[in-house]
Amino acid sequence: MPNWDLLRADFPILHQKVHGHPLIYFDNAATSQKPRAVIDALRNYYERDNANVHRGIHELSNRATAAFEAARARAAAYISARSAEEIVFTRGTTESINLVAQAWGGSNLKPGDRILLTEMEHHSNLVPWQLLAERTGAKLVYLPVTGDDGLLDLSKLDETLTEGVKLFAMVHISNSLGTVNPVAELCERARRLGIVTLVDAAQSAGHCPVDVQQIGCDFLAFSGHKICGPTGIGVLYGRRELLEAMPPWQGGGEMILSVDFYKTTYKHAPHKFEAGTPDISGPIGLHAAMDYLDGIGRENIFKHDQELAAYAYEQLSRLKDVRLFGPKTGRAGVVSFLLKDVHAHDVVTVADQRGVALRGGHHCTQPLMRKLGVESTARASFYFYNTKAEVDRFVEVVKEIQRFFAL
Ligand code: 7TS
Repeated sequence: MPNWDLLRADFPILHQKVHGHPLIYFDNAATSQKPRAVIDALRNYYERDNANVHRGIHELSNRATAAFEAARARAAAYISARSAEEIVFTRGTTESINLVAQAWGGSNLKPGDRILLTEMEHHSNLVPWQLLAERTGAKLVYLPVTGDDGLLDLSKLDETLTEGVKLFAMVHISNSLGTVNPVAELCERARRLGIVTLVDAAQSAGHCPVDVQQIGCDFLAFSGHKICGPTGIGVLYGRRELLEAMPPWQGGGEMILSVDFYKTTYKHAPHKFEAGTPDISGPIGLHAAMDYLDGIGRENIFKHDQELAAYAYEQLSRLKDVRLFGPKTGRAGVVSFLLKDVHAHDVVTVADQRGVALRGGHHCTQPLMRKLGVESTARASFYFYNTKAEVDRFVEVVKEIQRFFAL
């Protein structure tokens, strides 16, 4: 097992006080902190190699281009894609999903076609499909969630995953519930019916091994900033045949072979999906992040996340008047909860005064919250640099909050 304390020392930001208390950063599902290796990679790039990519033939441009394309190859290896051509750089998960909805969806869906989603999707895996449905006349269908234990109701798969469905988009790990969905099984079921699949790996890509060939998905999306990388960079994996068959979604420089006044020919994927000057430092920072995470081992990270989450869940479940959401066992590093008669925002505000960073709100899963009969939850989300002692302190703070609001 890695030396977690030593790894924690790689994160300069964690060593500070907030409101007079040592920072406990439990908002990792929103964004992760960055290790020095990533910060250094960004600084080195700007101090030594900064230039535009793919167009210069001077030394700096060659170096920037080589680093940019090396990051693409690294991203392919990180998720076991067959080749770097299957990796499109985007701004993040949200943009990756919008790209598929517009470019693939726009040219493959017709009125009456169905798009299957689950009830636990983040807005970024809902709204792009709603926009597409409005545009094409396709219909949305949902695989239900069971209730507070937050599992997908697989008994409803036969009636929802049917032949009229053209695309099945699903979250791998729920940001609100911590549920780990059986994505390989779901993709396999879809594949048997010739249905295209998209996996939202925003919460999984930095937390557990993600292998697109083993999952068997057609598309997979994730964000750099949740996996120790910079903000503003994300990845869309697309199976090569699908990417090649899709039209571009944005036009501009970099994505063309030749432009005439009335007609343009495009580069092959992935370049035809990357119009304009891309984020260059982003992939370079992301490359460092992926090296860093694989140095630790994502199976080790997942084990650590799960242990902390199980421990926090267990400690919270011993308290009176706490409602916990999501699966009782097998959850990823996310624990959502509510204290009776205390608004989630009040929980988060008081916790912040004690140096504990939580998130309170609907977590961009409003339909799921409505289904669970709540407006919001408080959420603690963990990463490998968090400790059991921090969970103990967090549980103490929750008890203080209960006393504060005189429960
Ligand atoms: N999908 C899931 C499952 C997510 O958790 C998020 C962000 C996204 C997609 C969107 O990622 P983005 O990088 O494009 O914004 N989730 C959260 C969260 O739980 N709190 O803040 C952002």
